[in-house]
Amino acid sequence: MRLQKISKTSFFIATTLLTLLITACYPDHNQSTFDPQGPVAASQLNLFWWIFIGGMIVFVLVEGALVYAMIKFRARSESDIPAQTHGNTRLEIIWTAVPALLLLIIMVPTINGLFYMYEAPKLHQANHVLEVIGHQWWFEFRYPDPNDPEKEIVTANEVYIPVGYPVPLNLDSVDVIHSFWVPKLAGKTDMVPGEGNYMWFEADVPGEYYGQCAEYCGTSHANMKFKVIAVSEPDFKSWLQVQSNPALESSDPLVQEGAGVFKSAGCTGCHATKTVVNKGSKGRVGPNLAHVASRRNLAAGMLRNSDENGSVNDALLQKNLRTWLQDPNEVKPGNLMSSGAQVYTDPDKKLTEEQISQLVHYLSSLK
Ligand code: HEC
Ligand SMILES: [Cu+2]
Repeated sequence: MRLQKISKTSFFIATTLLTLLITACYPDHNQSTFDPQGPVAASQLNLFWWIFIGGMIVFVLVEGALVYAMIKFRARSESDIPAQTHGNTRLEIIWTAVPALLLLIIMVPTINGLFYMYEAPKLHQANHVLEVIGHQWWFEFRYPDPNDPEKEIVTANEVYIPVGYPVPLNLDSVDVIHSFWVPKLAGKTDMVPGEGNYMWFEADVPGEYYGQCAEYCGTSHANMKFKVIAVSEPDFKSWLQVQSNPALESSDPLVQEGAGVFKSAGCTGCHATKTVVNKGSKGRVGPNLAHVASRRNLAAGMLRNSDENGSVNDALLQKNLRTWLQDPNEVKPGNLMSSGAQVYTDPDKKLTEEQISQLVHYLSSLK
């Protein structure tokens, strides 16, 4: 009676957990690997299915044999001693050889997939190598400057790619190991400081793809997100052109005052507002803010500035900038702005409400 009760409860718990587990993989999710939108992710999902289905077949056969043996060779009464077997060379050879053979078979598509990840079939067509640099807890992106091969264009937390083109990526990090992951475009690749790593991806359809750091890197690891936006090639080119220019200067006095506060409050120590830098030069401590007002998110994916259709909503952006400047730590625990900027560490230098308003005006003019 009691035993029955326990097994009912555990059955209930097990099925609930299983349901949760299965729905977690639902393709509709923004970060589902079951909804590949590019050839790299598709090839990796394909490999997953082969291994998963193969594994299921092995599982059913082994469990079937186990259940069969348990029933067939059970003790039938108190006094019955079932047949005792000690070793069976033929069986042991079989169950060593078969898994070895299966592993050998799986090795073929796996190694193929690995080479595919490194060697894009059309890679020579790609004219933009994207540099990605991990920072605690945000992503820096750099494209070669189309106007000057010695220069690079810097942006952060949001990057555009041309749809239908392979995009080669060089990965690096300035602090600890991060991992670059856009689930719908390609599997994770580690970003190891000073080591340099390489991958590529391609988006088949235009859209907004969610990315996330996939290697634990400290307090705000879970808050280290980014977006890849795939657009047509002409749109990509015009985006890059906009990125290469500084934001338009505004004559609005509040904006001008904000620009003044931006300098006097020490923001320029960590944030650049020009995007063109020498190739390979060291980046700043904080994200480039030249076009921060054109980004769909603030603080590496923590606050959403855009409407459903992806266009930035000015009211939302201003509210988010204010929230961020009032207390970045509230938005993103452990972030290096709260611990490094004097306006947060030194109570005497704390930003006044007026200064925050001026900064918000200035930053939201950086389109
Ligand atoms: C000690 C260096 C440092 C200083 C000084 C600093 N910041 Fe930051 N800031 C950062 C870092 C690091 C981040 C990224 C935080 C994260 O996402 O983890 C950041 C993020 C931001 C963001 C969000 C950027 C984005 O791409 O979403 C804004 C806006 C910003 N800072 C504005 C300012 C302003 C205005 C000041 C001056 C009052 C300032 N910062 C001073 C380091 C600094
Ligand atoms: Cu991380």
